[in-house]
Amino acid sequence: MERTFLAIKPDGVQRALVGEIIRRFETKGFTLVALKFMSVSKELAEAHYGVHRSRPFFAGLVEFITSGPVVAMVWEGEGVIAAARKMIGATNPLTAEPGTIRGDFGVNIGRNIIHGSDAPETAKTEVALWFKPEELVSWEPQIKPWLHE
Ligand code: IDP
Ligand code: MG
Repeated sequence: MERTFLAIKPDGVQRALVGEIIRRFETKGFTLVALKFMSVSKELAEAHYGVHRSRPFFAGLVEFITSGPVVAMVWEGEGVIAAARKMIGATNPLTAEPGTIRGDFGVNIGRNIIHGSDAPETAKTEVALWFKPEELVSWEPQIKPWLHE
């Protein structure tokens, strides 16, 4: 079953959006597999955003993501990687569609509330970077027959 890595960034935590964000994925019908409330080390932040190392915003991004607690999560479900990206919305909250998390709650690209893996390969890498295998919980939601035919 497909899994994705999501993280509520320090701005999402500070703005008291943790419950609202988790609610959206939970009520959509995806399955929570792992969750931790944590501080992010500089090493983890740099590894996570390694692909952006040469971009002008990299230093500020690492500083921001390490500036306060984040909620790191793994969610599971058919098509969850692409669907979560859709629910999160475009990178710039100002142009993100209403109805998406960024579109509903943000105004600035440097404060876009939540991260979501962008493809199956990055999802695998990011889940392994943020979680130990024993932190991932496999379970069968009893609601499943009401979500899938
Ligand atoms: P994504 O989060 O929608 O996948 P990416 O292009 O992968 O967007 O960028 C990673 C993160 O870097 C963004 O979520 C945002 O926090 C930050 N970022 C991207 N572009 C800019 C920018 O132009 N200025 C400031 N921060 C940026
Ligand atoms: Mg990205």
